[in-house]
Amino acid sequence: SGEDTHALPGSAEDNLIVVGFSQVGAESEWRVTNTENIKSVLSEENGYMLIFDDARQEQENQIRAIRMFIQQDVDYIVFSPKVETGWNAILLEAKEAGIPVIVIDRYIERQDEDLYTAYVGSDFYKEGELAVKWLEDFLEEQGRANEPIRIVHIQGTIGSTPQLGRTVPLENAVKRHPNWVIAAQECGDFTKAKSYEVMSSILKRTTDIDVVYCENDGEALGAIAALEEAGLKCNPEDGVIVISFDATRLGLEYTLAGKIALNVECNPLQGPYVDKVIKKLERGEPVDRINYVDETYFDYRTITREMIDSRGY
Ligand code: GYE
Repeated sequence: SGEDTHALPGSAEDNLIVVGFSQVGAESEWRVTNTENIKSVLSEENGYMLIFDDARQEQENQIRAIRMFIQQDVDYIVFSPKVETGWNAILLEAKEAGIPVIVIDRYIERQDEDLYTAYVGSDFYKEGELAVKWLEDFLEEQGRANEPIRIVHIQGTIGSTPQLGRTVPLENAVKRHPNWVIAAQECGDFTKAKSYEVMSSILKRTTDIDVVYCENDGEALGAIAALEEAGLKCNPEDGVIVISFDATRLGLEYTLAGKIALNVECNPLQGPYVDKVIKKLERGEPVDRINYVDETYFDYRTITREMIDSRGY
């Protein structure tokens, strides 16, 4: 009829699935890869219109972004909660508006579980348990099972699921092993800079350190820089045993060099899983509530150049 010069009903644009995605920030390599992956999978050519918001590490910004997505009446809300608590009110608003919420990466506290449709991410407790078990086995193999083991623990963002999942198994192990002691425990905020800073100040108090347990690769890199500056060797056999999580490309280079003894993978490629969940919901099919991504780990003794080069990120 020529009356409407705007988007025609039934045009490709109208059929796009509108997704609002609230990301925590850009604190680590892991996070940057995660953002890129979600953006590339939830693309227009794949049938989506993505509204992206970076909360810059502020929960308030995430709540504001989610409220904006509700006002814009998006089809789905995807978000990575900075910490586990404080989401009840905003998720109720989304529920009342009838907008399905897909939680990715980190979890929210159990009492709010019926306020989201599906979760896609990692089993962080399993990651922590794997790391602790590896350390037990390694010390045993080295004949150090009964020697005093002094551990520096650099934690991630306090109250976030990866921090909790990677911290609790270590603290439990320290309770089980009378010869293990936490020599220092500080928050490194999942960043290289903060970890370098806290590790440097710990080293002014003590250099009697057997293990540095970092909760991501950025923290491991910062801690290693501080340790080496203080003249300590990061070498699992006759120096400090550094443990890390994420298995980013750079983290794996450090693992190949033996500076990181164990690197537990945390897979940031969550886009394809989110896409699968949304497409199922679009077809009216049931979805699994909890969707864990595939993960592995890298030991400095068995990692190879080929393993690093053949990875998808
Ligand atoms: O391990 C860390 C990031 O939530 C799994 O956050 C994520 C963690 C990841 O900053 O590098």
